[in-house]
Amino acid sequence: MGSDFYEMRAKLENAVLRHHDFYRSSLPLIASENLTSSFVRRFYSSDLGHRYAEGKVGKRFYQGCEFIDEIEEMALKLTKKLFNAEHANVQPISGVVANIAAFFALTKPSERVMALSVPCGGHISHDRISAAGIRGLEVDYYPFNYENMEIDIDKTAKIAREKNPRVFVLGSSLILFSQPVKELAEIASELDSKVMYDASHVLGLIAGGAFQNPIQEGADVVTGSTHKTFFGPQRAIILSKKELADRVDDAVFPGVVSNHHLNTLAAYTAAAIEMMRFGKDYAEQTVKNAKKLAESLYNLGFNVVGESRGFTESHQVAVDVRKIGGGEKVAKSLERINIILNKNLLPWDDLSKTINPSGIRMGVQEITRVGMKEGEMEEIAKIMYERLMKNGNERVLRERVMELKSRFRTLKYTFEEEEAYTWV
Ligand code: DSN
Repeated sequence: MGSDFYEMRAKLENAVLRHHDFYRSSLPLIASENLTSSFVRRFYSSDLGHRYAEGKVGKRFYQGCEFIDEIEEMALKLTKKLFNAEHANVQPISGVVANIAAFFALTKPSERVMALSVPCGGHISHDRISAAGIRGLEVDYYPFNYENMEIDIDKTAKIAREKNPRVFVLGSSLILFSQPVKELAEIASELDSKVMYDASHVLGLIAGGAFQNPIQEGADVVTGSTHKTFFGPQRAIILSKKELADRVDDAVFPGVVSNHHLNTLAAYTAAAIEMMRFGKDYAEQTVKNAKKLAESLYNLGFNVVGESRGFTESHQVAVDVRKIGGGEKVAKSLERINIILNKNLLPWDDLSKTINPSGIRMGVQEITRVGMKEGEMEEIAKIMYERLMKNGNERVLRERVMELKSRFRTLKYTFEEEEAYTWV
């Protein structure tokens, strides 16, 4: 029995080590992930992860929170400054939790909201299957122009006047371009409803000034997870106009969060400091890299989505791969040569296509964090071309990926350059 425990320990450690080895020698292109610096990671394992701090700064329900208050106060100040926001709440423990809280703050059960459908890029939590459903909301989808990958505002205005949505949800999981915040804010003001923008994917690009700032464009509430293009741990924030501050705060606590995981709060605060210092350079390079990857793939004959608008303005690239077997086959084929990305529904797919959708989605935020630039984007596009269009040899191409990755082992845009994949 005793030795079984040792075996289990070894098995667990071994699985994590092999995971690290795999990622160290791979090109991770999942658009919702990123790496954290040791400055950020250090706080995960601090004593803060053992403690509770329910309530607001200075108004806690437990003793022992003096220094936790100091950390949270700092996080709030940094967040408001980074996004130029009147109010911030830094307690949601994930993006979905932030969205549930926002729906609780802005709506009553059985009211309607408008959102992007999942094939058009909407996140599941904007839909009835998740957060919107938990609040008991009815969801109408924006009419969407596939060619330009944008919401059709005229048709939306017509539907909105008929259905009277209480919230217009913007922001998405597939987000190539800025979205019509100003236009929807005008319709919302006519109907006395609100605009909520889920900035999870582009939070770091906004902080770095390389993507639309929805707060400045008129959104009432902005939610966002802090670990995609932002440098933080898996966690989330909510920004809002001042007049919604109490509604947002009450919806978070006691609404949907009790304790709010204070180790990742400190880690988030560290990430906000990094963003303030390095965010601009990082965000600009991330968008340049995404554009270069999209253009390179297009020049090699791939059907890159969003051609009419220059393919992308974010960290993401989407490719329609129907002609070469569909998203399932392509994603698996690339995984065998250590390129990790996800299959993705595209706007013309219905939900029956979830298993083998039309597309793949890529994000360059992580490979940018390890210092890759435009030249590497061209190289990655060529490897994908060899693999997917020329049926290139698996072993040879995997070695090319590993060689490329071996040149980028350290984390950039941080106070000290450091090994990106160590694990102890
Ligand atoms: N579903 C994740 C994505 O966009 O990858 C976010 O939760």
